[in-house]
Amino acid sequence: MAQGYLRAMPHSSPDSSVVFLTGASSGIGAATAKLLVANGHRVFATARRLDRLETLANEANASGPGQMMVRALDVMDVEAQKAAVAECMTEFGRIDVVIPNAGLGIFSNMEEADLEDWFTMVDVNIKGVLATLHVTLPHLIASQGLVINIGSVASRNVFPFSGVYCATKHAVLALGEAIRQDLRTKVASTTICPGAVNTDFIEQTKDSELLDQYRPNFKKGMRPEFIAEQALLAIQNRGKGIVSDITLRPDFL
Ligand code: NJP
Repeated sequence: MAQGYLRAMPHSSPDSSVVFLTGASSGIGAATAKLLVANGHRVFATARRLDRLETLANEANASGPGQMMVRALDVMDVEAQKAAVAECMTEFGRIDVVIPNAGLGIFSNMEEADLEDWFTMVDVNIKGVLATLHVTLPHLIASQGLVINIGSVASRNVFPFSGVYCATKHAVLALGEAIRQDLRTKVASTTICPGAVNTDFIEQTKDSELLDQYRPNFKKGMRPEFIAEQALLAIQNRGKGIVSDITLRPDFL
């Protein structure tokens, strides 16, 4: 259901945006899909785990007033992303907002890091985001749309044992700023930079000592719904102004 001050809109109102979202099967992406549908938006949601997407869509569509469609894909598969965009255009006819949210962090000591883990973070967090942006930009330009990138506090700072993750999130912030500058009159850009959020994110880390050390902080982190609210506000603010980047931190820090 729509929360508090966040106004619900009828499904086909002119204020109903079509949102292309990646990483929608859990955490921030799932919370964002739910909140946007509850506020009348039409969400084309992707991730690899189709069962989770379908459960989410069944729940969201049962309550409305917006609509959610899902498709399983790996963001590293460019052809699959193209097919998803084509399906979104067929079903919804436009794309107003793109949220390339899929991402992961595998924290480790640099000396002991697995090169494949570094490459996976670069592939998903940078190349996956680039693929999503590249396949959706023509439609965003046509709709004078909005990109909402999911950066991090790691977009501006470097934290221990997470250097490569930080490097990927620096790239995400840079890309958002590049869109703001290069496409200034055509596409708006907001980058949301959260600190710790209580999702499954930290569970990708394989080093059990680091996991034990970090897990409690993430458990005390922000609710993913708080991040979702910032995405909804960015959409609702169209016509008033753009928050080009925003940092969100847990109360406890
Ligand atoms: O994490 P999690 P979050 N292809 O693990 C998907 C950033 N962030 O919600 O494919 C396609 O619950 C995965 O789906 P699936 C973070 O960097 C977080 O916290 O089914 N999708 C799932 O839906 C990331 O950019 C924190 O496994 C892929 C989603 O990504 C974003 O927030 C702090 C995929 C991950 O959901 C969402 O992460 C911060 C692939 N190859 C930034 N690989 C935080 N939680 O503290 C993964 O500063 N996904």
